[in-house]
Amino acid sequence: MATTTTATTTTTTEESAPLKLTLAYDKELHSEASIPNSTPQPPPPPPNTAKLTPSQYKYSQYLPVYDEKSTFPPSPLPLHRPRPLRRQIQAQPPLHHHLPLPQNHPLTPVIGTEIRNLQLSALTPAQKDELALLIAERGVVVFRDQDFKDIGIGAQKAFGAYFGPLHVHPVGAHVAGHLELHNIYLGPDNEYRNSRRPNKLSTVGYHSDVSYEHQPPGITMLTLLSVPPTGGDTGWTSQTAAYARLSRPIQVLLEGLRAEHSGYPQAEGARRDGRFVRREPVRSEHPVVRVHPATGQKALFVNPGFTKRIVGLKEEESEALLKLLFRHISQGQDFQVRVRWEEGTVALWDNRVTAHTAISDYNVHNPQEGLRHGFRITTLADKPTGVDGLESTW
Ligand SMILES: O=C(O)CCC(=O)C(=O)O
Ligand SMILES: [Fe+2]
Repeated sequence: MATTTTATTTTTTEESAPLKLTLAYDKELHSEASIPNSTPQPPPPPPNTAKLTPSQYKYSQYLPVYDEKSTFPPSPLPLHRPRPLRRQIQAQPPLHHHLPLPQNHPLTPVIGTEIRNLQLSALTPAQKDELALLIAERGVVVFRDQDFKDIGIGAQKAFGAYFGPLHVHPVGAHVAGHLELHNIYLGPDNEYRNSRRPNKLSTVGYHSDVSYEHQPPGITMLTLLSVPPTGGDTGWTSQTAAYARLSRPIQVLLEGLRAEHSGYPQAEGARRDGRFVRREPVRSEHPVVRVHPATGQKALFVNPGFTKRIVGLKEEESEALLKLLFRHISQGQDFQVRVRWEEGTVALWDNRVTAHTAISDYNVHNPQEGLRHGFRITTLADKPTGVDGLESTW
């Protein structure tokens, strides 16, 4: 599949060395010159469809690029505890706290809450703490009709940073000048996301974001700037429910085990595809059952995206057990939620207690089906702890 990239070289003001920025979108497609003068004005698009010209496309500043110069250490952080959780751990809050909100309703009995009539951008610090707890309890919280996409990159990053240090993706495309804004883009000019799974029956791939990190993410927030009229939903599965459904003998077995999560295949794949690796890969051995520091709830912490083996088991044992768990996580419709994106939707989830998947079911070559484009802000959290204090190692 063709992926159009255009290399440009610019010079930063602070450094004398040139900064190489590779565009991960087709400039032509997004330029006015690509629309002949004689072309009649197209009819107005459906409400959630992006227009592909920069003069009209409000979010061209957010189009995906690769900074091919900046590098970062493999392990981004000294050990820390994220600030909002510290208070919660001490307070040991009861479950089922809820933001005092006019419309805050569950999307399913098990996972997912939807909130309307409240702007993320207007939350007080106390409300952000409550929100962190609500996300931990409900797995994913979907905010509708948000102005978040229009508050500017500085304010967007500051909002994310409240919940923990911002993650820089080892290989992903990002917003120019802002490596903490991981790009989500699938359009006719960049099908890289789909092409990474060329031989699969389905685009569904459940994962917990970059779970190979030593201190993997807690809250991730995804903001879509352009939403297809239909298609491109996101699915989440509850790892607390997935754990709870298992029989006690299997729970007990898993509680004593760690699993290896690896960033190597992702980095190696990126290198093979000629992409820049800004952070060398790491792998971690995390408890298979993780205890959330704020709620005390147990959750499965393995995912088909990054978990490679269960430590200490024979190969066939590890494979069989992971196959069972991956199937369980992926097929449990009765503890999953599928969210349809609307203009102005922002979704926040807790990677400690959920796994999620993009659902790429639309034809990127049909302009009527639109462009799906957004950015992800990912916050790093605690070093995972399992049952009876079982800790991650690496
Ligand atoms: O595009 C989506 O629906 C989800 C992509 C994803 O996995 C993420 O943003 O972490
Ligand atoms: Fe993800």
